[in-house]
Amino acid sequence: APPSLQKNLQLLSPDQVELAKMLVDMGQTHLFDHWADPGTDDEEKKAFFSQVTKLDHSYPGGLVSYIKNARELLANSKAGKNPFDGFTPSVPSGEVLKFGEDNFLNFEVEGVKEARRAAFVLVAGGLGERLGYNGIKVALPAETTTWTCFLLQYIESILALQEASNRIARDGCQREIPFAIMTSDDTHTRILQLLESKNYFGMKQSQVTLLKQEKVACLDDNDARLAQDPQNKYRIQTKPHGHGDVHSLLYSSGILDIWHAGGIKWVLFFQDTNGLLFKAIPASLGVSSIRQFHVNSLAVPRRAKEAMGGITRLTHADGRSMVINVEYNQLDPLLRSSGYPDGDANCETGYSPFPGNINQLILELDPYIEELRKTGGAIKEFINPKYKDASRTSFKSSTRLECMMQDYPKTLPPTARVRFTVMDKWLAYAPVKNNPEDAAKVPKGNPYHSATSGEMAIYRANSLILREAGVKVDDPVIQVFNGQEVEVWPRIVWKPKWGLIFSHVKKKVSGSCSITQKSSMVIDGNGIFIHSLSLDGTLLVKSSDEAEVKVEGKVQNKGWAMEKVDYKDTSVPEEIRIRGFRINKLEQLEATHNESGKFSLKP
Ligand code: UGB
Repeated sequence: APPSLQKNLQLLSPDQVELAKMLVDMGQTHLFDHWADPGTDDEEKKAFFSQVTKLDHSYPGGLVSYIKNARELLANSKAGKNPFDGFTPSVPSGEVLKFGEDNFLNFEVEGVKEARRAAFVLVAGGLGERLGYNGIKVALPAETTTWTCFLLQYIESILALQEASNRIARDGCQREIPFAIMTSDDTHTRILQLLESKNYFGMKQSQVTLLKQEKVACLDDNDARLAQDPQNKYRIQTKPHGHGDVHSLLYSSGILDIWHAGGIKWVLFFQDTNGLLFKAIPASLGVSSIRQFHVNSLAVPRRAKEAMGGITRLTHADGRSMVINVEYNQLDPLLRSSGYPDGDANCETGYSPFPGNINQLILELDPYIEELRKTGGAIKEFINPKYKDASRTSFKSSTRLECMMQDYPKTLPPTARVRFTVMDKWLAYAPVKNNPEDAAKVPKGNPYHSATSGEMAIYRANSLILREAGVKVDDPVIQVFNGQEVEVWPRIVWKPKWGLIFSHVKKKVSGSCSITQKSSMVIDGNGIFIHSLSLDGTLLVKSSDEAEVKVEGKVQNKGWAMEKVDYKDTSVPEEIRIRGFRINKLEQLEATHNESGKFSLKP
């Protein structure tokens, strides 16, 4: 041990001495080089060991494994070793669904039936640097007609699934769907505060579990020397390890066994800002159940170069084969080096032949637990050092290991049923990831993935669903907000319990209905029926679960107008600025029925 550590040994507890030994054995003596003599900074030294203990506990196999894994990955990276060496990519086959078709409807019904045996997991540890929003992303309104934030929308969707699933179950048992949220130091407190301030958005607090992911140690060089925190010489610098942490957290928390004992069969993972996602959940869960998929990844048609991973079959020279996400930055070089000279390019359909991963995974719990018992939830990691020069010996800034939740299948045996389900993009995927400036730079034809496009996608999907149900919905107009050209459809929003699946929507819409482009409509209540409605303006209908409200006739008023806002105008709240418009509520027809009974709304 270095003399600076020797001198301080008297301060350390036996556990701390063990940790210090481990660090020395693992070539980390530099961490003690600058330690002051006993009597100075002693509290900081204690805090150093608290941090080391935490880093050691939160990684499967502890810091020793972390450093060993890092050395191996750093050596591979230095040698320029291709992680796909020996593998040939090809386009995999999976279930391809079209909204409204018979098999889609059947899968939806099956999905609702299975939902009461599902648990949901939201990965919400990311800060969303690309979005540049100051708050937590799940608190952002998915749309500003009702100002429903993502977290509320997710919880209402899970509760609607729970209710519908319990309603059709034969055992009469009212089951509760568990909901776990992975947080991080960046998001934990604010997510907890949001839930508490809103009474868990109507979910029972006992249904919700927060699991906080820890950061991992940064590395300074190819020997995996742990980096000193630039702010404090008695700390190791740390950075996020990625959403792959969700598996080890679920495993080490013991929650999977609790779910198993409670009769859960499916675990559904999803990301923080996709306002369409739950429209795709019932059918894809139905696919998992009917097709008996151990792993089912949700996918959508992908444009070449789009910032979403491609689902690929990788076949090794030795016969191994797997269906796995290849991250967007790796797909192009992989294809170029394996007989696709154009790399990541669109085919004649105008899309990449590789379906786009939207990182919504449905895992069957039994084989999942079995696998995690073997791996402890450790996921194949990667490292992405930014080298100073071609010698690949030093880094521009410290690096760390990372992992992704969709890499879970990489350790599975070839017998595992790893498949995917492709959905219509307009139905399933519209994340909010990019800030206005970056979104405006997206090449024409590629999605913006901004707050603007995310909101417009919700109106578009609801309009298209109503069209499919027989409503005459006007075509959209094209408008430019924050430099992004988007389709503006009528602003139609409903609560998940009203139109959870397409057959529910169809039952609630009848006669000859029409909605003009300038219209807005908000439906909040399970028992609201729309009959021969002609809407040209804004209509807001709300009812309690016990009420049945029939809305018919002609509604005409000035409605709600969309007014442009410049994102640079800091006098406007950030939530509005990042979409480039605000809704001016000029005139509306509003009806609320909180009492039980049958009502008719005939303007
Ligand atoms: N997240 C965490 O919870 N913890 C972390 O440490 C990091 C993230 P991004 P990205 O759907 O379009 C993913 O940053 O890089 C959460 C897939 O890898 O949005 O765009 C975070 O809060 C990619 O294959 O991910 O890439 C958020 O909820 C593709 O499918 C989620 O993880 C892409 O998403 C994703 O974080 C996509």
